[in-house]
Amino acid sequence: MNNFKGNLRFARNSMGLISLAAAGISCNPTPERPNIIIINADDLGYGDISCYGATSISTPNIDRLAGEGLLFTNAHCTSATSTPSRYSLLTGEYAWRRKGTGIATGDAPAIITPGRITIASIFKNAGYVTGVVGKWHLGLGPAGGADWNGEIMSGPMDIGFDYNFLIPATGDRVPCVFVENRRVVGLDPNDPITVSFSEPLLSEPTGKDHPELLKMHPSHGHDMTIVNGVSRIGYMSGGKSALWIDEDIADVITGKAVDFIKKNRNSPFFLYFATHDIHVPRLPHPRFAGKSTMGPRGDAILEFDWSVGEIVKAVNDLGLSDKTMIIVTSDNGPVVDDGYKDDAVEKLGDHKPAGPLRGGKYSAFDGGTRVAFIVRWPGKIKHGTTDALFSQIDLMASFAKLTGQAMPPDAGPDSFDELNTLTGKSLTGREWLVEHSSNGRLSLIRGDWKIIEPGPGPRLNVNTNIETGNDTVPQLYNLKTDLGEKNNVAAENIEKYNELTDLLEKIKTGNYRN
Ligand code: NG6
Ligand code: CA
Repeated sequence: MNNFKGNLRFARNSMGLISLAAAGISCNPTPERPNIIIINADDLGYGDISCYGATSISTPNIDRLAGEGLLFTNAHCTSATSTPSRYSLLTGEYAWRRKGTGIATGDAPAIITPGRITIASIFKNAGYVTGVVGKWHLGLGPAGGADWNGEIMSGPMDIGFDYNFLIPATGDRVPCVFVENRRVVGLDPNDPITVSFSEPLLSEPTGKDHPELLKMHPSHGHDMTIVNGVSRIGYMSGGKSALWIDEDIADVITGKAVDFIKKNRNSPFFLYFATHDIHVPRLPHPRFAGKSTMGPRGDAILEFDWSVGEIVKAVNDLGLSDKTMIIVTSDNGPVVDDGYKDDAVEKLGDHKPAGPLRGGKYSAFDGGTRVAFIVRWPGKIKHGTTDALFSQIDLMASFAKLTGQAMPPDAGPDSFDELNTLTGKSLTGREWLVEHSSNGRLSLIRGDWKIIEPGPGPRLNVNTNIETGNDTVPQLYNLKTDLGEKNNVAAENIEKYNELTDLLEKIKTGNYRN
């Protein structure tokens, strides 16, 4: 096992040449068609795995992958929460450009509307079989929402995925059922599902009124319908035979992901595998419970590591390792108390979920959006680390390039071809990228510098104990010398601040590429 502990270099070259990549969406004469697997963890922090420096927990499967692949120190999701982050990864468009891309309720209609070109349709167009397994959180169904008791239209199958097996929203939101293709799995038609995010459904007990029925209690929010002894966000009744068991979610979805890989071993495939781990409620399978020193949050990290191991094993056992690019990353940064009393705070010890970064999930600081990112493709990507600036939003254009396609004109406006960065052939990376915090505030990173837009709002989220990055004064940080964003140097470098602010304004108003 290879471990990069203490071996991370966070510095990157000061701004290099303007990338030619943005223009590089023309046809590739010798396209390659490796299988692609993106494993997207939920709320996994930059410091939560041992190959990124964690010492309180060991993640041998992910570390092994990093030891055989390329570990990014400066890779980012676009947004500090799930829905906008996933929206950007799949569409190649910054979520803050579109209304209705905030954290989705469990009954939200499809946010990515049918026919939209996505990373999946890019692969489908290249002859791939495409699948998504795990957390969706991008809405399902037409305006008015999904028909949970019938055919669920306006889902992944309408935006380029051949197959889906979904947690419709999040583990902490109703409906607590799996959806396979267009149907709720295991639904008894005589016990139809009703979902409400406004009015309580009086037939079902809530955590608010019946705390005595709970096996895990909320710390904030999460006091509505009780499913499997855990109260959720939203109200739900019916569908008893279809309800998931939280402790089995990782086994179920990992199994479905492995089945998809096995079934499609002979065709190039694209699999987007989005785990529930390590989001709340953290109820890992009993074989992981108590196995870390950090309570359920740590145990969920071990379970996530197990899932990664199972996927890699399936690929290796089928003899597909040289033909398969595997990516491990996260949808946003870490949170310790995200609404349930699960001992995460009490048992954290010295562990730093965001590693050396400031803030976490929801935050405008880098802890919100700089994430673990590891890519393995034996024989094609050399093992090592890279400090190149990279964004998940670039996967779409980069994969278009890889598969020899031009990006359709209106597709993925913010996705740049960074294939050479992704594969470690170039260490230059993007010239700049935009980060998006949960209150809508934007940050811009360009080279070593980062600004955070000024604006109102609390500096600390008291529920989650996360520094939001909000400030009414301009903020400018030098990430090369101050990765932890401790020293706001805007006042002494007002020209630099203004330069980045101007660029951010340009990016906001158009598809400003480079
Ligand atoms: C918040 C929830 C939090 C989590 C988050 C979405 C409360 C009090 N907090 O509103 O628990 O569900 O939404 O997380 O309800 S995400 O990773 O899917 O973006
Ligand atoms: Ca998340």
